[in-house]
Parts: sequence; C-alpha cells; structure tokens
Amino acid sequence: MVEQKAQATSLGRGFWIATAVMAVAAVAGAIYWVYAPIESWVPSIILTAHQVDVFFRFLAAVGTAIYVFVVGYIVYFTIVFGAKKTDPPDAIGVQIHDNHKLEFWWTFFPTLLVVIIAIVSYLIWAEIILKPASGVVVEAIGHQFNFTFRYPQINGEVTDEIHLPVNVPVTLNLTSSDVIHSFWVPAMRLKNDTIPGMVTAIKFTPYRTGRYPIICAQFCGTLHSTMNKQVLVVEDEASFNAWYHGMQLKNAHVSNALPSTSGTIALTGGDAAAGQALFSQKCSACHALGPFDQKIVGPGLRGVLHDPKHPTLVDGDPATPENAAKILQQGFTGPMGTMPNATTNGLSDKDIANVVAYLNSLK
Ligand code: HEC
Ligand SMILES: [Cu+2]
Repeated sequence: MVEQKAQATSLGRGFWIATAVMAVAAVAGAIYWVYAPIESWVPSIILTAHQVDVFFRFLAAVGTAIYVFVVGYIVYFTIVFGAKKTDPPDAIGVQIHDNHKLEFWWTFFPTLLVVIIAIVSYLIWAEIILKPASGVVVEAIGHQFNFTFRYPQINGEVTDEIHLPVNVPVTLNLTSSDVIHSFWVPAMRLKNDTIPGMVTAIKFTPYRTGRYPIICAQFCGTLHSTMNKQVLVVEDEASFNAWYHGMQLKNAHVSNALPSTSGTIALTGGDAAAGQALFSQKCSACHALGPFDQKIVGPGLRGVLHDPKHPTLVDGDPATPENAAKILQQGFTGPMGTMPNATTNGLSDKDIANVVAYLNSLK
C-alpha cells in the first residue's frame, strides 16, 4: 500500500517570512523599473516612443514582481515540502485539489492584466497606424541592402540619410523592392515590416533634433547586418529646408521616369562620372572593384568588359556594353545568386547608360 506522508497542510511561519522577503524583493525590482534611466540608454524622439517607455516600465515592473514570487515559491516549496530522507521510498505528498477562491483570483488577475496590456497596446498602435495623415509624406523603400527614401519634390531617391523637420507630423509610407525588411528606428521605439507589393503607413511627429540610426530588423539576405548604417536626421526647419533644397539641386539631373524592363537601351552619351556616383550608391554593397573572383555578393567588376580571361558575362553572352546593359535592365539569377533588375535597383535607362559607360571605363 502506498503510504500517504503525514505532513501538515498548514503553511506555517516560514511561509510568511519567505513571502515577506519576496515582497520586499518584488517591490525593489518594480521600483528599479519605474526609475530605470531608459532615456539615457536610447533617447526617445516621438510621443509614442515615450508612451512605449512608460508601458515598458509597467510591464517590466509587473513582470519582475511576478518572476520573484513564482521563482521564490518554487524554491521555498521545493525545500520545505520536498521528500525527507526518513520518508519511505514510495511515499507521496499530501494530495490537495479544488480551491475555488484561489482559482477565481488566479484567473481574474492575469485576465485583468492581459486586458489592460491589450487596451494600452491598441491605443499606442492606433496613434501610429490609424491617426489621420497630415504633414510631410515620405516613402521609404527597403532594398537588399539599404533603405532608400523618396520626397515629393526631390527627383530620384535619397540614400544614407533621411532628414525630417522637428515638430512636424510625418507620414512614412513603407514598401520593399525585393524581400521583407523591417524598418526600425530604436529612438522611435517603432518597427514596421516593409513588404514587397504592399504599402504600409506609419505616422509620428519627431520632437527632438539629432541623428538616430535606422536599422533593418528582419533577416533579409547575406548583407542584412550591414543595414544599420543609415541615419535619421531630425533638424530645425531652416536646416531641413537647406538640406531639402540642396537635394533638389543635387538630384536635378536624376530622372523620375520608371525604368524600362525590355527593349534596347541607348548607350551613346552615357556619362562615366555620373555612373561612378551611381555605382558607389547602388552597386558597391554587392560588387567590389576588383577582379571577377573577388566576390562580395556578386563578382568583382574591374575589367568586366575588358578582361581577356572573362570573355563572357555570367549569363553566357559576350562581355559587351550592350549585354551588360541587358543584365542591368533585366537582372539575372545564376550560381552566385541574384543580380537585381533595374526596377529593384531603381535605375532609369539613362542611369544604366551612365553605369555601363563607367564599367566600360574600368580596365
Ligand atoms: C543585391 C546584390 C547586387 C546588387 C545591388 C547589384 N548586383 Fe550585380 N550581380 C549580383 C550577383 C549575385 C551577380 C551574379 C549573378 C550570378 O551569375 O549568379 C551580379 C552580376 C552582375 C554583372 C555581371 C558580371 C559578370 O562578370 O558577368 C554585372 C555587370 C553587374 N552585376 C553589375 C551591377 C551593377 C552596375 C550594379 C549597380 C547598379 C549591380 N550589379 C548591383 C548582385 C548584385
Ligand atoms: Cu533588410
């Protein structure tokens, strides 16, 4: 016969002492999170970032308190109610079931907590997603491996730095040209996927000037980890206007025409200097200016059109400017991976002529 351990079911003095110790630790942990210097770890620059921080303090404080009690009681009960050396080997513990009062409260409080979390999350989310649009509208496009930005009166695309005026509402329309990326600005406590074929909008008003990193938070390919080099610059209106005007002038020669995806591209008049600038913007993440086998994602491109050891391009066609233009226009997937097409790389026909002129000048 299995012998029931003769053991008291009352909790005893030790239980209340342990509970008091846990209560002190839980309160200390919660107070730590209420005052934790989150702002000095990562500054917050939009209203919802501040709300997220307050919410995070609440979650961390409650979470710490629950953690202390759960782990504390596990340890306490393991020690106090564990099998004693003197117990017979087949002894089982005191069997307790059904405590309706306890079951009610341990259902009620977690439910209440989850409902509060849901409501507060919804309010913050609605502020970012559902708020009516106003102010500046900017597009952000995810690429392998950078983000590019489009502004209403600036031709072409802006890379490296996105500028925004302080205290002006912004609607940022996000999309992707290739795979799913995630646009993340830690200082905004805001992260939103960029999805090919879909536009999602986030709305916010930056209230603090400065330079803040933009990071891709979705593994998107071999150079995903380099997608943390771009900067969000929030500045006063005069500096913003100066930058905006400068970009308008700088990009005046860039065409806004959509690239063609078939047909022959006119290569005469290609400007190698303009092509070089484009190369460092749009190609150098994947292509070195070294020999063919100096691979980054794609092959090295020095002498791609003039190397006797490299008579054909990766698609098997002879290494001529026309065939290079075709690869740039239509893209190509081979053993090394995918060379994106002109739409994905954001290249107009004129851009292709310029880049090919540049490639042709490399010996
Ligand atoms: C996302 C990475 C990526 C980007 C960006 C990219 N390429 Fe490529 N490219 C490749 C890959 C990969 C290949 C090789 C495909 C294969 O054969 O597997 C390639 C092949 C090529 C080739 C053929 C090379 C040869 O030896 O035959 C040329 C030319 C080329 N790319 C030019 C460019 C230019 C110019 C740009 C910028 C406008 C550019 N690429 C942007 C990945 C990229
Ligand atoms: Cu990415």
